[in-house]
Amino acid sequence: MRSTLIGLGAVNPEAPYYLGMVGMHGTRAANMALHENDLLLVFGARFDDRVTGDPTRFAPNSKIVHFEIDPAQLDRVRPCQLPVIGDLAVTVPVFYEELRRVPDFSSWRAVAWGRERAEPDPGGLAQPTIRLLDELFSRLPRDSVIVADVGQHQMWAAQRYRFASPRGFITSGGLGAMGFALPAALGIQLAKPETTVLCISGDGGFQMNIQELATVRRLGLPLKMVIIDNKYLGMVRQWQQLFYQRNYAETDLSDNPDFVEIAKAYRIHAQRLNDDAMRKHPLAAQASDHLDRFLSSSEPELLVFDCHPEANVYPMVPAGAALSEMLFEEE
Ligand SMILES: Cc1ncc(C[n+]2csc(CCOP(=O)(O)OP(=O)(O)O)c2C)c(N)n1
Repeated sequence: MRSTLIGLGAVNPEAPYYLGMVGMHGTRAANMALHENDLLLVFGARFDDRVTGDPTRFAPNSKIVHFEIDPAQLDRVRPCQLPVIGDLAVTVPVFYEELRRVPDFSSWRAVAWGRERAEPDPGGLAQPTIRLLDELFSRLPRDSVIVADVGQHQMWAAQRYRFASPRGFITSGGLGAMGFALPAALGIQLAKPETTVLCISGDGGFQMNIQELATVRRLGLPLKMVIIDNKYLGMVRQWQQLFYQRNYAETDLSDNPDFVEIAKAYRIHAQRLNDDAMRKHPLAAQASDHLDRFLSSSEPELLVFDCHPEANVYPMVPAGAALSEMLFEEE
């Protein structure tokens, strides 16, 4: 089992045979299994290019059964051998008995499960940020909603997300509209006042709808906001680094405003956390208290986290490559 970005939460990550997220920043295990399998059951996914990589080399040996409610999605990117049109709530139970009769494939499972599912590499520049996300997620009630904006922080959050909570991970997937997270998160918090809503943005995307801090304050929403501040339009900078000889054109945000001061101007409590705080094992008591207080406050809170400016998201399938051609930190 694997999940797309938008599907996160629909499958319990602790379920047997769950291999993680697929696609451009998916796990090695999920992508390799997709590349090598000979039968693929697709439930309500649309073969987005961030999932398939080069569509002509996507799952090259696989027959596809496509469970889908929207007939327009069928055969759009990759022809399927068997379309099953309808609401999954209806079609899956009908097929369930049939699906249970799939022949024994335990040897294939052993191969698929033998691969790394816990990327990214713990030694990399992104490690403190990943640690922050792990520490925050481990403190959250299981019914929390995590809202991610668009960019590197979105992919790190998706990679570390470990909840079985449908619609528990909300992000702008298809369009990838920066600035989505803050207004979406405040809408969710308004609809679910008792739920912990954690909004994760980059320093670029947060500034696209930063004025919504006024709405957060006006409505007194207990929203928890995190800015992963790498002082770049990080995802674009990553492509510039890896594929355009470090030509960092128009991605430098080193002249960012002081987000803590901005939040204070909106009368929202804010704090900055240095990435050194996330390097210590176990976490220093002070940093741990910070995170506990941040999440348990009944007021809106902003946490600005200093991320290494050149931290990258790995694994990465370069645009136009096949899923098996992932790049890793060491390469
Ligand atoms: C409105 C909009 N403009 C441009 C883009 C293209 N884009 C995708 S990710 C990204 C950089 C995001 O930077 P930041 O918000 O700082 O997040 P980071 O990648 O550093 O985590 C850009 C410019 C987009 N997705 N949406």
